[in-house]
Amino acid sequence: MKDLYKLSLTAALVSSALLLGACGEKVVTVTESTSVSTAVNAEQAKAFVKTAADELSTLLLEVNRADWIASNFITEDTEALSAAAGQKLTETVVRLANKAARFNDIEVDYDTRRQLEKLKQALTLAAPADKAKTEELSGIVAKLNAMYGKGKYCKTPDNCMDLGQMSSTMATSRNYEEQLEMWTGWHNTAAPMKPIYVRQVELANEGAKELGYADTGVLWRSKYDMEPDAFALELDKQWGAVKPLYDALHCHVRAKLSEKYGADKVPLNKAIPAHLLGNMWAQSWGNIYDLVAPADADPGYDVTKLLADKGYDELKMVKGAEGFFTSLGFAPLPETFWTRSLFVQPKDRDVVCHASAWDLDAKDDLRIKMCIQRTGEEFSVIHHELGHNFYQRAYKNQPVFYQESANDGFHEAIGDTIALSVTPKYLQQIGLLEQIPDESKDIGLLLKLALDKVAFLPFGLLVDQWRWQVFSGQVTPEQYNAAWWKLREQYQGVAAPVARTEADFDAGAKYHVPGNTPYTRYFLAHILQFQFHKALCEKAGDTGAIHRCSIYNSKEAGAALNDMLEMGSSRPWQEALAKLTGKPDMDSSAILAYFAPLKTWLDEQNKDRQCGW
Ligand code: X8Z
Ligand code: ZN
Repeated sequence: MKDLYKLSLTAALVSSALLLGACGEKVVTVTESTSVSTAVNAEQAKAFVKTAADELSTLLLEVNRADWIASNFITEDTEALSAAAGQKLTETVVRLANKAARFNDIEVDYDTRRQLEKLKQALTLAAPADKAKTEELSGIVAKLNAMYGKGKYCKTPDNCMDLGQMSSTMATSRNYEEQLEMWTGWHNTAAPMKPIYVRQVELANEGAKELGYADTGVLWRSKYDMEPDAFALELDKQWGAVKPLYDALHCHVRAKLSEKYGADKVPLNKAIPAHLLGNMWAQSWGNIYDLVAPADADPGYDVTKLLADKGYDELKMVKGAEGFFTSLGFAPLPETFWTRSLFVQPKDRDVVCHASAWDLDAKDDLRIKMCIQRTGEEFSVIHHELGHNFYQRAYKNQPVFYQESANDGFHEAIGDTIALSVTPKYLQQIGLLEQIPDESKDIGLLLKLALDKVAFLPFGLLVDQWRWQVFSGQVTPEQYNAAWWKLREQYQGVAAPVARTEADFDAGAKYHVPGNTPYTRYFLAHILQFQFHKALCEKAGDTGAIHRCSIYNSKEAGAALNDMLEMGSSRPWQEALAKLTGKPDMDSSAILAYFAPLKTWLDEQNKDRQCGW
């Protein structure tokens, strides 16, 4: 999944490619890569790749089904079945990885070499060769997934709230104490995960070492068609370029929150308390738009209200998002998508509500699993999820090792790119909005979007900065929580609203940590989606302001997008990027240009303020 594709296998090797898609991770375990001295040739290497692909395809379907059920019906039994399937996959991948190593030193054609490499690099969590340890790791992966899905805050034993309910309160409450109660209630659910997570780190690192990686973090950084250290430097460079924009937004938002809650609660020279930003993790801030909106430049509409006024239920929201993709020339989703997906939270059982997109069979069995709320924010998330599904379908004719996005950031960026085209003009075209606000209101629109997209950037980076430190041992279990809050403060300028200790496990309160989904992908996606949007608007022949462009109905843009998507991961991501944008580099100038008018406005607002923390 990637968008949460959510599969977690426990083995060290599955390549993302095989896997699923967006946020689903297969954690495969690999063991040693022994080289066998039997003479082998290029022909055998090619044949091996084909046999391995067939074997994995069959197994993946089995694993995907087990994981789908485990996430849709959380019970001890489905957890055990998911763990068993994961273990089987792990063992298979390990065996294949070891066999693949026989071809390390012989000359083979480009595609054979690339697929062998994809096979060796596929894992998210590598497990050690020892069978008992593989089983233990598979069990942990399944358990953490279930624990997160079941998490609840209970005021009293018969008055409990789940994450969806608490998130709604966080989004709409303007009461300091009420938001704090939600924040603390949810974050405390993660504490029991800590010892289990500690053990998972040990096992996964052992597996990574057996594969030849210094630790699991190095393994994760090795998947970007460049040296792992160079990749880390590239991230720093991108962050450095967008940080001034983030800092300006932070400064304005803090000033407004201080006006609202008082300078004793939100001091003007310190990090912002993490529970006041309208989101459980303070990762996107669009829900507090009303508190920071420009008095004279408000666009005067709100997508949540428009959806309600026009009677959009969950199904209609998904149909609406599908309609955008079909307007670009993509075929409609298959009938089974509609019968097998989960759109509405079931009342009678626990499910993993975190949105995800699935590709069960790499043919046509696409699904999403999402407890949709009828809000504008969720309307965007639906576009995000469908981006995963349309990507999955576009690369389905690639060999299994290439059935993945160019890099994982691409998978996360596609649906978001489409959502950038959900402009007032588009909302009017589909009959949701009567009147397009005039250009004098653009600052309000840009501010609203920046609260989601720009505010997200440092969070998108820091989750894996934390995990990389944990995996490398730079941060030990005695320092987990302190290290988490140090990064939260350093990157985001947000602070824990109450004292936290090492008995807490606040990183574990974020889905992707117990879910073992790498997170840097979202940082990449937040840079890339603006590059994609710009390129697609050019293809669509839209020459107006970039934030007013919508590619709706443009078959030219759709064809250009499809050309990139159908490549899967068959070529280095830089080539895929160049195919769409003409240039092979990640480039933050697109996001900076998009928000340039807002930056000017923010600087004006901030001119007599002291910024920073
Ligand atoms: O997890 C997701 C998607 C599924 S891949 C809903 N996202 C990240 C998050 O929610 O933390 C999308 C943006 C960031
Ligand atoms: Zn996603």
